Amino acid sequence: MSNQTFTMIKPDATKAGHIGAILEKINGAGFRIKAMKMTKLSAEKAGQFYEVHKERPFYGELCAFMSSGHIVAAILEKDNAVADFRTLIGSTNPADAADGTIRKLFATSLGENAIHGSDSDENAMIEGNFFFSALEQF
Ligand code: DAT
Ligand code: MG
Repeated sequence: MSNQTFTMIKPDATKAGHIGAILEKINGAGFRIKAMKMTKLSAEKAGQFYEVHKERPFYGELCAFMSSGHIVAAILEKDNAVADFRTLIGSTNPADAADGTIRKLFATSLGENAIHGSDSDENAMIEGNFFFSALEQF
């Protein structure tokens, strides 16, 4: 069972002023913040982060969107972190997301869906270390 996941509040949600409300949901669900920063990805950095999707038709659009504004990146800690966080954020397409999930509440479309959550323990570590050095993780 994992105890760490990685998240980003995406540019659509930071622009719309939802950072505080989303962090409240994350805290309310019992996640501890191990690292956090507001930053902005270059198109190149976004491309590196989403490298696994390189061959997908939406890759260009995804990288343009993710570098279009500021994001809030964070490492979160909790028992069963990866799975519980995916439950908290809801389905990739907000139209399919369950009531009360972050994507249902704050996402506008499949492409601009408010928040990222790691899909495995391995990726949680890779993604957290992509943004934060060991000295920035508490
Ligand atoms: P998730 O973010 O739920 O893990 P994913 O890893 O399959 O979803 O895709 C990464 C992001 O890419 C997703 O949050 C939004 C975007 N995306 C996925 N499928 C898409 C599609 N069919 N059209 C446009 N954007 C898409
Ligand atoms: Mg994913």
